[in-house]
Amino acid sequence: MSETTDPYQLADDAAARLAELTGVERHDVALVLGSGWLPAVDALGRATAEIDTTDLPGFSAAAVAGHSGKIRSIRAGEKNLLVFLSRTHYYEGRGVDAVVHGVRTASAAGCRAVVLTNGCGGLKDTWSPGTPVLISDHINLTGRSPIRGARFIDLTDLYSPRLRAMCREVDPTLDEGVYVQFPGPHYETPAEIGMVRAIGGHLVGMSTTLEAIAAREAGLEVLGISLVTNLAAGISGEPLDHQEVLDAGRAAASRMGDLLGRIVPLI
Ligand code: 8IG
Repeated sequence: MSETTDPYQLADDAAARLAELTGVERHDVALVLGSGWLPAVDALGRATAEIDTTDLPGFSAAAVAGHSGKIRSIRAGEKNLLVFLSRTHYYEGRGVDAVVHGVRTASAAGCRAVVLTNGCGGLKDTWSPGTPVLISDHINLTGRSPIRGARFIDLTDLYSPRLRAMCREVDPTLDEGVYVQFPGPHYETPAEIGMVRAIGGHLVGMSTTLEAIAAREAGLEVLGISLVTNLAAGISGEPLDHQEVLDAGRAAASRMGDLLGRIVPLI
């Protein structure tokens, strides 16, 4: 396979290799698992293949403890799910193309929808650690776009109202919120969380918005679900801790697994 600097061509190459390695010609729905979501994956169905992301063109090794650099192909009913057990984050410094390569590969592999999950901080004190929240919209504070060239992509209704409504039918207790992506990898200061509140944000994290934009460009329907793993800085008075994030995910795993397991077949 020839080296390419065109990210769309690289995604086509990755999708072709993915089909070879998994033996699955086309995938239907992609999921990207964020911090805390990994324990939920087994509820999705039977794995037909699991590969290392580094076996595909354009992916690099996972950089964060608790993130697994694997891609699983899962047969769920009539659908083939493409599950990224980890993602490349903007703060890794590999560039915006690397951040959205998974979403572009999913599109090239045939996917029509992507479920973007993440672990994040929450601004509402009723969201205890382990609470899933649907993303209704986002504010991208990275100052970057994954789009190349003068393509003016409409982001109205980026987070599919249809899929959100389906989720709330499955689980009427699900709340919604505006997700704000900071570049990271440091967490926010309490003053920055004050700013988030002022600009209309409810969830803070270090992922998702660039991937959602790339997904929209590719024509994918987007469902975003955050797992609130900690209260945002300055809200509880306690310092933020990465271990807390992993623990909250583990504790919420059965609820997340149940949620994904019921939603994904409906997409
Ligand atoms: I998990 O409080 C997780 N990721 N920016 N702030 C930001 N990212 C996060 C947080 C948080 N918790």
